[in-house]
Amino acid sequence: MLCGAARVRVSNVVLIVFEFPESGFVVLIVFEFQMSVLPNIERYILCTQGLRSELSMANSFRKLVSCVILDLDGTLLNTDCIVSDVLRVYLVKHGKQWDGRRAHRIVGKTPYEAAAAVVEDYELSISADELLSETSPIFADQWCKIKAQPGANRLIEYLKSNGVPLVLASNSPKANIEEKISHHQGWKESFSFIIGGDEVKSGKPSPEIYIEAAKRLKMDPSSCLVIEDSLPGVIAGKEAGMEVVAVPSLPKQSQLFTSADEVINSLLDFRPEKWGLPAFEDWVEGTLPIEPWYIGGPVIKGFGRGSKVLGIPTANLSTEGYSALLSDHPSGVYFGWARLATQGVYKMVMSIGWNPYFNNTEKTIEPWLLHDFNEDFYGEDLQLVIVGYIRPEANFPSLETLIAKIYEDREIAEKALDLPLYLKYKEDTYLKKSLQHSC
Ligand code: ADP
Ligand code: RBF
Ligand code: MG
Repeated sequence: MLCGAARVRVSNVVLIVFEFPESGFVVLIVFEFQMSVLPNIERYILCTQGLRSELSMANSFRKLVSCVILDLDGTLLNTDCIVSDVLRVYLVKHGKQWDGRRAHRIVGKTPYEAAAAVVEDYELSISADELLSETSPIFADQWCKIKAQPGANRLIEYLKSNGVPLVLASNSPKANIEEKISHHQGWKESFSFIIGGDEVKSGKPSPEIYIEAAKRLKMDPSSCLVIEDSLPGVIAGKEAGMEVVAVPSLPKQSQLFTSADEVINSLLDFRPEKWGLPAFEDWVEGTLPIEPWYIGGPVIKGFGRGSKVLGIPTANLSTEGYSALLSDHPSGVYFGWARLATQGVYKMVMSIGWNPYFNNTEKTIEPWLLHDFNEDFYGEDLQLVIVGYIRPEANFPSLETLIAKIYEDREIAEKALDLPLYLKYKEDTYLKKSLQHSC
């Protein structure tokens, strides 16, 4: 029985795995090929998470790829924040109010098309060209402030260090792309080349930009993996005949991306091994170390369901004043250390996001302190240092399965926090001082 085929490394080694469950034998056949002469079977992979788990979880074929094409705005850069900030101010001057729910009308479009959408949506009495010429200099002043999306630097460094050809293909004009990425060290040199929207006749959703990228890479489109945050970009990639991973930049949009081969929550969730590329090596015992971040304030009332519905109390913090910090961090399950002003420092595991099982409308922080307390501590100051990531938030078929998963998260966090890598943050200076409150 043929169980799976996996190309290991970007080089030309192919593993064909035959498993004979009756006898318990596993036969591995290793081939070395020239990429150009790989027959079809070598170009597919059964999800690889290490060979063993690959075989057990293997129920979906994925294509093997040899190169990665990245979108810029929304995918590598958190451009949406800047765009909404600029338009909010600009629209007020025209007597209009920015509506965040319409952001999807702009995302992934060429500058002209985005401007035309704004003119139409807000019934402005100017042309798209006029809007563009008025806003372009304002945007240009902001490029230096655009932050990299979480996981963007890690992804670029990893692809580069593993010799995976990497291309940047964006609907923005090339000059704008160059300016935007100049603020991010090491990015420009990591790309084999960059293609701007002004170098093709039609921007995304036309597949032209991706077809051109494959041509310049001298790769078949089916060997290219596109990573995109927007619907026009996903459509373009699929139309070009490429594999596409969608990483929606706007919240609660994943159901729109049905044409993508995979939808992930953030770049932290990208698993290159699923596409035949080498796996990231920075996961430690089911956790991904992150640059620590800090949040604190008095414990407030939450949805009133943590203890009651799940039997898992979560000490909620007000998100007021933390909206920028929260939008910087993808929703998901994280862990770290928690300090209660009068009681001490405890291990903590938490979710950030919209709790898909309950479909909240607000992004909340739900820290579960891994300690049995005799009493509630509403109003008490809680300080958190968040040091690692576990998984994206998910929906579950039942409350029992959600609860079981949260207990699994707890176990992962409890163990991980004993590792020196995470344990050291228990002594973080942030947890040594009380919060300063302005009166
Ligand atoms: P709410 O919806 O108001 O947050 P929960 O049912 O989630 O209510 O319970 C959270 C409250 O329970 C916290 O605000 C805190 O006062 C208390 N609590 C007791 N033990 C814990 C714990 N181990 N972790 C978090 N909160 C706890
Ligand atoms: N809610 C979800 O809908 N999906 C999740 O994947 C999820 N993961 C969680 C993981 C942890 C460690 C914790 C503490 C909570 C998680 N929750 C999740 C949130 C849970 O639904 C929340 O605590 C309740 O909604 C309480 O308001
Ligand atoms: Mg709670």
